[in-house]
Amino acid sequence: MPAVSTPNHEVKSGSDAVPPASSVEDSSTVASRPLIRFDVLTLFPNLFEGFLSESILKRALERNLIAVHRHDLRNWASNKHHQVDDRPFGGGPGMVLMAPPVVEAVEAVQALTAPPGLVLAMTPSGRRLDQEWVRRLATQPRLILLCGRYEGFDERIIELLQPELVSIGDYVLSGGEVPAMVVIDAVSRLIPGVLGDDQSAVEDSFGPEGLLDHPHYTRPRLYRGLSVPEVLTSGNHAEIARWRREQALQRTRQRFREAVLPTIPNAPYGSAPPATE
Ligand code: 4GY
Repeated sequence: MPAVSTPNHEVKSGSDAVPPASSVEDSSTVASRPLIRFDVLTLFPNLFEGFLSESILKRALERNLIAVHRHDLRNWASNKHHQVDDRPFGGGPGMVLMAPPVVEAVEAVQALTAPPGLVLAMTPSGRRLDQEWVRRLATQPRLILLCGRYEGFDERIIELLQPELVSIGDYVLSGGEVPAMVVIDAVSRLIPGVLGDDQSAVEDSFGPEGLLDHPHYTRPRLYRGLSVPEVLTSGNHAEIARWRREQALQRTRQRFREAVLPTIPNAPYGSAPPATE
């Protein structure tokens, strides 16, 4: 097997894998070229199957607004056992993702097409993803998402590729695939045309003002003794806008208060917070 292989056994999704948009459908949002391309490097490309074949992302792929290309890291394994992990130097439990297959996979995938794209590695030791970072990622033409498994990446992967280290939160998952889906989902819905017209305003949560979303209600008006706030059925749109903004502010203040409360060491999760005042 060549040192820098460019296997073409890529797992495709998007325009190449999906039938063209039906002629009865509104074709106005079918782009000739995707606005962003994601390349996912993973040992489990099939994990993305269901995720990409339903709802918003399915539609965005069909309409060529985004493209997602999956690459099986095992295709760059060099030895006969197709091994991509090995035991840690220095001892300890578990296995480490080897540098050669990962570095060569990223280089080969970047060389498939221009531009090379921004490389992101999904790891809990990364910087926490937030909506502001998502907005910046959505301005990129191409993102290379590196999904680790086992105990972690050989550090030379990080040194050589200098990826941005992205964490979706302070907990440990079995692999970077779910975090990569989080990035694809959060970024894609900011690409123009991806959300339907009736959804295009759904950026108010964490919007420019950084406020949380207001509460939402739909039918029935009364459910198990709980009724819809009267203002929402008043038809007074100025009044409704004022109420929603006030609710958003209240929620944001409440969340902020909770965030700055001191953590009680060893307190069971969900136990009462320390009294205020
Ligand atoms: N949390 N945020 C996360 C994660 C799994 C060992 C490297 C997270 O982003 N990624 O828990 N990832 C680990 C598993 C290899 C990725």
